[in-house]
Amino acid sequence: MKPYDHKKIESKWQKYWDRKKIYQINDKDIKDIKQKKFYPLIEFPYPSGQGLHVGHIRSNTAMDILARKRRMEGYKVLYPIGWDAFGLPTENFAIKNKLDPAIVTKRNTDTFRRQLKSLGFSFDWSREINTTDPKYYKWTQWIFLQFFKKGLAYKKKMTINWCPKDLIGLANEEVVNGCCERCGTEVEKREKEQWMLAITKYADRLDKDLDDVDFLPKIKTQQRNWIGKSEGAEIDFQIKGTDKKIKVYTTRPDTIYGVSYVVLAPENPILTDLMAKVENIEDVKAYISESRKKDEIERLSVDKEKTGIEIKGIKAINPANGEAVPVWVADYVLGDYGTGSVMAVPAHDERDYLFAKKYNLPIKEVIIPHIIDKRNPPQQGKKSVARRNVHAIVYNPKNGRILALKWKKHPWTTFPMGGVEDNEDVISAAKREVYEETGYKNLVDPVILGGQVKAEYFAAHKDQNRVSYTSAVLFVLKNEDKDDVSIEESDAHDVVWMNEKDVTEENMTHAEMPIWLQRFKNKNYAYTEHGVLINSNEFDGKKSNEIKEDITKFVKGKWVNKFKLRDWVFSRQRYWGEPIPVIHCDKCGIVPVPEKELPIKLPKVKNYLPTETGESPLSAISKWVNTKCPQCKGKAKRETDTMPNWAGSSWYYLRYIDPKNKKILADKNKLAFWTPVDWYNGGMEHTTLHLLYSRFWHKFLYDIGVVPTKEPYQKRTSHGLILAGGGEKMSKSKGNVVNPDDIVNTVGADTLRLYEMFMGPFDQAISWESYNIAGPRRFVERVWKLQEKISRDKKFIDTPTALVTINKTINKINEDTESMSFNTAVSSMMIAVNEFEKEKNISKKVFEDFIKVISPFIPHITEELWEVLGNKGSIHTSIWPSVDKTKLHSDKVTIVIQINGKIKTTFETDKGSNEEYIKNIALNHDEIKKVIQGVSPKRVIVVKDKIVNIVL
Ligand code: ANZ
Ligand code: ZN
Repeated sequence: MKPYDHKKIESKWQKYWDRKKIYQINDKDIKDIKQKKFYPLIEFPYPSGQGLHVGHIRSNTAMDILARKRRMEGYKVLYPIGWDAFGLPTENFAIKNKLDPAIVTKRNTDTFRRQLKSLGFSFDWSREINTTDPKYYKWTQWIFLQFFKKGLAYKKKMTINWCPKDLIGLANEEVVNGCCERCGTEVEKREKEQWMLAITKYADRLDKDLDDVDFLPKIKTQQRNWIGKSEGAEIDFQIKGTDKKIKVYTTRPDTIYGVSYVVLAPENPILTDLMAKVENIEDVKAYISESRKKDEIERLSVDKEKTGIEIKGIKAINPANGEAVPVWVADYVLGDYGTGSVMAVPAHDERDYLFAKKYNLPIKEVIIPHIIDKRNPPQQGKKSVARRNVHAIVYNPKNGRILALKWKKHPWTTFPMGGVEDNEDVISAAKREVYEETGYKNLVDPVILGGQVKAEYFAAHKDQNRVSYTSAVLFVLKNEDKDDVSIEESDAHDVVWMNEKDVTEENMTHAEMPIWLQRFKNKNYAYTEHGVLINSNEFDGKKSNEIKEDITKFVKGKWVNKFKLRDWVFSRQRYWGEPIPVIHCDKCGIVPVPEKELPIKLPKVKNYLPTETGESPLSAISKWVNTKCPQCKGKAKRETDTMPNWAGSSWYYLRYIDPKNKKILADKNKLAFWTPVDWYNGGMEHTTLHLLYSRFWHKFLYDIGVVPTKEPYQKRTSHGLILAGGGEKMSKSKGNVVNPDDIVNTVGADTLRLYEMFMGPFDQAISWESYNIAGPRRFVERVWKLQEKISRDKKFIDTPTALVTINKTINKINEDTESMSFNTAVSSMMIAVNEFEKEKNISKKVFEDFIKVISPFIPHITEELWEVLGNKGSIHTSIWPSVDKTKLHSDKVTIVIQINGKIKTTFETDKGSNEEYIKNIALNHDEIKKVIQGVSPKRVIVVKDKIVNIVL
């Protein structure tokens, strides 16, 4: 056995694979469209100046394992690689070092390519693509033109997020906590004409079609939340004395009888129409311009104090009851969501509640919770009586206790309570009950604990069923002065003071207790859940969640869907991106570049600096900018905005299928064979950006007949990040970046790959710990050594243990790679090596099966061993071993050891163990050795699965 030399072995086989092109897919080989295929995909890297990150290796190895396994299972496998190479870091580096970004990109991709090759990934390098290659971005531009022709790419004046450091406009998704996602600088607002892509036109399909794909649940949830589908009603509120209407969007039309005012967003265009009637124009205008300065998060936050102004001189008519309500402008309503106006229901919406409290607007309750008391349920056949009730919760600040009644004839503990008389408000009713039942008379600071609660229970003391509508009022006891109570009251209950912690659902008899406690704890008094309607005319008593569509019909509203998703800001005022292929002509307007003139290449420039004015550096190159209008042939100018770096990555997986096609972005038949991508692994951070964008592009390409499937990716999974030791993010500035080149050099690519798969659960973030690499390295060496165990005897039969081990290992690796539990797959390999090391010999077949199933993880050493065993061709094109299901478990038998026919001892072993193996164990058994003391036996007789008799 030669010593294990990772350097020699790894470079030898990398060269061999390249030369033999074993991972290359030949289109000519695909004759049958129904042939089994597998298209695994990793997110193609951005070739940054820092080189390959150990994080890339984690996800690349995972998909490499799947790709290799599928090849051996007989699939045609396309595992491609390329470069997502437009983008700011390269541009900024180029500016700083006065270099052409194309040259910087070339340099970086050369490094990445070398590094990826050194890890032995089974990419089909013949299909390498680069988004900055004009032959590639020709098709990115072509897709843009199709969007433009269908009206889905349009220009719009936008308030954009502007990073004053990077001098670039940012999409909402690129702003994190008000700062630029890339450089952390605080983002400003700027008005700018921008190219937009109408992703909102696809919102419904992007949401719905998630049902048909196999994405991790957390990925679907994040996309769904981001798309933000909402179902509700559009309802018109007529403006009194005019024929104008305010259209509101509400998810809760069931609360319409509780509307106390209507709110317009400051951006709502109807304001201009109304101005003539407004009495306080100046104040309203001042408010509007002030609110423009705030951002969305600030405006929508429940915690931020709400502001607004009433529009004096106009009223809106509630279509449900004809009531005229005031109209306000407030910036907690957004201009670009729903209809930009809201019917405000303070009793049932948190923000409306805070607003109404602040500005003293009425709060009218129309939905209340409905409880059937489980402890005292209504009884059949008893009379049912409806009552308006109040519970008084009296707090004594002197000792922190709460006033309660212990009932004498019933096992009840309650607050002072009773009915609310007509003409009585709940606070006076509560005070009166406390006085009558306990004699305490000095109660202050009343707070009504939210709205009423409807409860049904059996009132044993009156022998009747009750339907009660109860409010609770909190009081503070000012002092303990009290009067005597009546005989009836003192006969009925004892007055007690309870510790606050004992005032629980269990101890108190009221069915309403859970609701009181929850409201008390949260201090929010708007009831935002569903329940039954009150104060709603003919809808009283109906369940709120069942009546929404009926009420909508009743007020002639329309049931609609709304989405949180916004159109995608698709232009950047920078150099290093795809030029947007349109021409501006004074006469003809925006004219698309004729398709045959594509690509519109980036011109070479002396100065890549972005401009302070926010114009692209391209605008300074007059030779490039000035052109002819394709329509009227008059003087015209090129668009100088470029595309964002999400453009090239929105369709790259299609180009891999046919990377050199000059006529079309990819051939139809090839697309029919390869799409959709079968398994796409990537980062969670791309869920709402790249993953959603590319689904949108794909659906559009489907609609115009370019691709044959509705979805680009059948399956999507995600990996956890690799952090630096101690759990910090790896970054150049912290100096904690691990360089994969060093590790490949010292311990080899196989060890590095194995370490990354073994370091922890694949979907979880994990810290890099260099000292942990020793374990995987030792494992690789032990696999190497295992070749010495192979029996030379052609007739050698493996022990049952060895057979169980190999079958169990194949089975476990099958299961664990499919579920991406790579770390436990590696554990099972380690267990197998342990077991094999205990064997005296193993067969060539068992060893081969073993190196086959570990070859996707450690492809170089297994390839070398394959050759050592005398095989022709590559292990990676051999056939994946199948599992013998009958050998997954070993039955145990107890074998008796006799000496000269006398029982000496027993041992356990696998049923069916072969004779040699049994003899061996028996003769080496401690107790037997003691007896025979080195004398070699005359004969050893084995009765299979039963006895070993040693004849001395
Ligand atoms: C009345 C109402 C009563 C509402 C109630 C809620 C509770 P989602 O689920 O997010 O779609 N709304 C509508 N348009 C808005 C806008 N442009 N800016 C801010 N808020 C807006 O929420 C829809 C609800 O948010 C709508 O239902 C509306 O308030 C508010 F008890 O209408 B609701
Ligand atoms: Zn023209």
